[in-house]
Amino acid sequence: MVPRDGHPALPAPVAEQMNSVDAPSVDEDQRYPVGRFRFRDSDERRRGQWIEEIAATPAHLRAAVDRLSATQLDTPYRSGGWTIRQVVHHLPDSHVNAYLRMKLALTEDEPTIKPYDEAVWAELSDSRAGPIEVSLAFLEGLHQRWVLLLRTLRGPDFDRRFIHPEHGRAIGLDEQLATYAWHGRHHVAQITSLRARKGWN
Ligand code: NI
Repeated sequence: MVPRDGHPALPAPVAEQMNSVDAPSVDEDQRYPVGRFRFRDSDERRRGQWIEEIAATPAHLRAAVDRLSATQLDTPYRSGGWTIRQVVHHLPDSHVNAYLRMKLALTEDEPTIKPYDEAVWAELSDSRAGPIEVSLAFLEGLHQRWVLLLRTLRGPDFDRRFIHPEHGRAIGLDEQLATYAWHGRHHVAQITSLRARKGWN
């Protein structure tokens, strides 16, 4: 959970908060094309939907970047934002952390997890310049493994929690599941909405 580029849990920078006093801005729309994350409630039906969304995310990402040139991949999805290439590499970076946190919560008693600085990760050389196929394949394998586990979990498993030291509270696996279903949709839509604006079809 993380982030500076769209995650739910950390406060927005001051400038952005001031901006958001106004009506929904172009920046807000481009940054949050599917809206910000809000966790309300969960039940078995919704959990099933979130798991299927997570199962479908790698294919949605692959379709979103289909036939883009290197120049297009190196275009920021919004002014001042990450390039499409960085967004693609961010997804497995983020979701591998989520996968590990879920495993820790399932095997330990409310473990405190290790945050990571996603903005700095996105500036590392593999994120800035690496071929996207590596991360598309990484995400596919990771989500296959993640979903294999998720589909076997039962109600009480989703009550297990981990402590996120930056949030100062325990986060349940229900909320985490909903977060990452949203997170995949969120970043895929950043790419598809840029494609639509640019007419890259
Ligand atoms: Ni993100």
